[in-house]
Amino acid sequence: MSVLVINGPNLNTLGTREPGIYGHTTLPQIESSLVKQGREAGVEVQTFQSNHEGAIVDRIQEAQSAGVQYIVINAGAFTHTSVAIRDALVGSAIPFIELHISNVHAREEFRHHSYLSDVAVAVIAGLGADGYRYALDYAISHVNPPKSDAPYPHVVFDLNQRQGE
Ligand code: CA2
Repeated sequence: MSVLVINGPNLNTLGTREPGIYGHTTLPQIESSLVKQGREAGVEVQTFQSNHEGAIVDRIQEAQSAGVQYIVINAGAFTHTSVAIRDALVGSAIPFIELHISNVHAREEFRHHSYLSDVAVAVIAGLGADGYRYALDYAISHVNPPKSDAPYPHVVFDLNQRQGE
């Protein structure tokens, strides 16, 4: 079971500038705590950051072929501009949560529109770096273990053990 966390342009500089808006936590700190959160729940968390729109589109397409089950995405400024990222997310059919560290609706008008919100499962904005933890918590509780052909896999496991006795 895997969840992909994508961060868009400039988010690699988190924690170094504008702490009043984006806080002091760095992206590597956020990513490593998400990986740990996933590990504790038995879910693989993959992380990806890029300043390039096409690279984000490529990563979403790759995620679909690799069977990623949920995406958490902070597309940064591409949120407000990118039909390409929207199309990639819709095309992948992977459910996703749109995330923003700041409350975009309390900021400049141009940040109020998102190309992602109406196709997202949910939008989290304004909770700072904690938003990632909440988004991942939700994603983890909505990823499904792979289906098995066996109707009662645990029983089959027990029987196999007995055969080996
Ligand atoms: O609040 C968010 O998470 C945003 O997605 C962040 C984007 C912004 O364009 C969106 O409107 C809202 C910008 C990320 C810029 O990252 C910085 C990190 C450190 C210092 C300055 C900018």
